Amino acid sequence: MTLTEQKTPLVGIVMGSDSDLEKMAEAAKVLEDFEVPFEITISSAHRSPERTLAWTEKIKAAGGQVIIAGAGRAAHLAGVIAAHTTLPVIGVPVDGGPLNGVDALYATVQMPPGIPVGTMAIGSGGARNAGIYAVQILALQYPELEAKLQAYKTKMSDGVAEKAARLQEVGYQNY
Ligand code: RP5
Repeated sequence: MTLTEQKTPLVGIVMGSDSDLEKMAEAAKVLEDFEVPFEITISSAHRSPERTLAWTEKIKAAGGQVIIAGAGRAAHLAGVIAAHTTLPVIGVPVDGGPLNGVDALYATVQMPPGIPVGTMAIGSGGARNAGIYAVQILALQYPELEAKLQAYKTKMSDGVAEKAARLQEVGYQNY
């Protein structure tokens, strides 16, 4: 099946609270740009543990292949989901709260041996990378994503060259 024929979510994005949405929307934006079907929801490892388990099972049953989980503070969401599924789980430590996401980083990255969570950087940059990483995993199965990933890298590289050229425009010499 090609990606365009795919009518069910390949990626599930979940976050612990609506206060995480501003950051986690970066992951959703990447998936939209790459035209990867995804589902996004809110569920908490602590406040709604049953809902979290039910959603984890539902995403896999619907054909989901990657889960992105973002949470802040004592962020156990990605780890709890990883405990309940064999799907790859990408964790995003969300900043917010008094420790600015360092608490969430440690909680997400320090998983016990046997239950991995692929942990991204703190905050919106990590959420964006989570989206790209999910696309890279899916590109192993959907070759059309490979070309889009190459185009994405080329665009980024061109952007760096443009920034460097602008240094000359404001008077810096390049010998
Ligand atoms: C975490 O606690 C959530 O992921 C969120 O980052 C944080 C605070 O949640 P709210 O009090 O804003 O709902 O579980």
